[in-house]
Amino acid sequence: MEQTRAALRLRTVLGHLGRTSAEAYTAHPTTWAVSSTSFRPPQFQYTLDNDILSLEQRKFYEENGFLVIKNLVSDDDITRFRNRFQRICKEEVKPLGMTIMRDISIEKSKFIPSEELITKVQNFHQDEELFRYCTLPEILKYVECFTGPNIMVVHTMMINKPPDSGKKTTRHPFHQDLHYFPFRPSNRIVAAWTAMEQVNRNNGCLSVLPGTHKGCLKPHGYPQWEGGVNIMYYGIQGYDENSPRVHLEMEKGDTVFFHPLLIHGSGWNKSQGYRKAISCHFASADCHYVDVKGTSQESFEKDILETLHKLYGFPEGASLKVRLFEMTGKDPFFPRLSFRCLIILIPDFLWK
Ligand SMILES: O=C(O)CCC(=O)C(=O)O
Repeated sequence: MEQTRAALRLRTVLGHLGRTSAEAYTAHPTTWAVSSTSFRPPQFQYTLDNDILSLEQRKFYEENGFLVIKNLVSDDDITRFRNRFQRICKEEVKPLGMTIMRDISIEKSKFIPSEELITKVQNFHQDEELFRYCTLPEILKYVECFTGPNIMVVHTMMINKPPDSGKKTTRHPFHQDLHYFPFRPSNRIVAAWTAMEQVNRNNGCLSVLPGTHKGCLKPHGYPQWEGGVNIMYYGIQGYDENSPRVHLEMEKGDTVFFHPLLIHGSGWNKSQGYRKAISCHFASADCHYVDVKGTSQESFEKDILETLHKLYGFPEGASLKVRLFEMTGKDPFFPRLSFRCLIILIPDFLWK
């Protein structure tokens, strides 16, 4: 029974990936106006009816906005992800469409391709090996409890938090992931984040503010940190520093699922090791797109445009439109690439 459910779920995801293109674009007024969700019976808004979660687990997620499942991903899989990451860092393989990031404290001149200098790879959807994480039946079976059976992969990351240089730049400020996502309803989006080794306060585990998923999307900006802050590491402006927080100390293979409005971040890495985690955001294929113009999410769009300007010479002053791809296939705008990613932001001057 368990196997059949998992196989069905996997087929659903792979089905999306194999489809020809579909797009969706819906204008929506403001971020603030859409933070609440589609109607569900009052006692369960954030989880869906199925037999995977126990009542206790459902209540916990409803109340707190996150749920840790112990020992979910196997050591073998984690070793494979780790090996692949190392090969990517050494530039032995170069998957298309992936963003590679390093810590702001690392001087450009010191940059040589190695695991020590890469803090994050994002959008690894075109890498068969890392993308396996997003199709693991043990992950998808939980994802379905939040998204329903039509599952899209919307964002992928492998995070390699380095030992801190002393400037505390390895911190990730408290934020809400919804800031990065121009689609709704938020309750049908969920993150899976798997510890690739033991994570604790010493090496910068995730910290969460339980229950904050019940609030709205808050304005984000770059924190004024003395040592600087990494690009795209937005933080919530003016959150209550005294809010109760939970440090998610986890063992290798443990996985936390969390709501995109849950306020979370991670501490600086005081250890000498590299704290690794692999993560994917999933959403229901029924989510619709929202225009971020005039909302607190607009700054994120600006960052992407600046990056496109720097990397590809895109004109200044361009704006982005959202396009949804649910497939592996050729995109007319970037014919070299074969997308598996489902959310593509396209500059307006390329939009037909
Ligand atoms: O893994 C971490 O340290 C934080 C990851 C995170 O919250 C993010 O990238 O949005």
